[in-house]
Amino acid sequence: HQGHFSWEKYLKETGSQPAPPHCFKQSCSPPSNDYKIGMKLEAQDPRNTTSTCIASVVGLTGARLRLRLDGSDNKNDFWRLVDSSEIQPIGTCEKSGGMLQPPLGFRLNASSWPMFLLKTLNGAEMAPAKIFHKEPPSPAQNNFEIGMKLEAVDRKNPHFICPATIGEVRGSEILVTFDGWRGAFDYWCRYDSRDIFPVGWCSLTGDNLQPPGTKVAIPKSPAPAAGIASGILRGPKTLLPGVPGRRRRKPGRKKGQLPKALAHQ
Ligand code: MLY
Repeated sequence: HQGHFSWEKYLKETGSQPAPPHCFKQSCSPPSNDYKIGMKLEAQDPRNTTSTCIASVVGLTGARLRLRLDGSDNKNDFWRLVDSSEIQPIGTCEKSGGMLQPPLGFRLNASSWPMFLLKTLNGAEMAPAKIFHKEPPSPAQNNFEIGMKLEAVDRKNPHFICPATIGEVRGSEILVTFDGWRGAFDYWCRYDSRDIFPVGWCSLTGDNLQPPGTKVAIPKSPAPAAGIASGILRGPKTLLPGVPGRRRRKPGRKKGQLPKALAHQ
């Protein structure tokens, strides 16, 4: 479910614009997800990207797969779009003359890898080639602008996709800032990252879009003062420039509750 979050309302309330779909690498019509739990495929080991490993689908959400490398533990699951170039049908590696590798942190002795691989693939349900999708091309250039809204994977909690805002643009990089999280989850990535999506992506794919956080973003530049006297009256502490400190709550406003004017920042 969408947690009752409405982009339409939110864009109006925040007076903001969504990043146009042509800014993103993601295909405008999301690819279908025809995978099933338990299917096996080949995937690049995210912790050792020169290795091609066997992975099992352990979860599905929207156009994404939750993958676990066979022979690895359950603490290193990762998510891939169904049209990722980092996944392919079983047999692809061998066809191109490569060898399947044990994952980083293979839980058995390295010498038992060949037998492990044999047993893993024996009778396995392999994801059929027809359910893989070609990765879309990247846009020719970075078309993002500061302030544009988007949906983005929280890289610290990659099962979450959240409302976000472009915070900065530098060459082919963008700063993805998470609405209502005070910068704690922000990251820089390329404009053609597979972790960012146009507004409306989750509702098209059926993925869950988290609501914005409830923590107020610390403004970059201090709000224009109501008058020099206000600073003096509040005491010398408030005159210190740019120290991100805790703000005092107004009496009557509960802990964790935002002042009305900031509730949607
Ligand atoms: N347990 C974590 C979850 C935070 C998720 C933030 N994302 C959605 C931007 C926490 O509360 O810190």
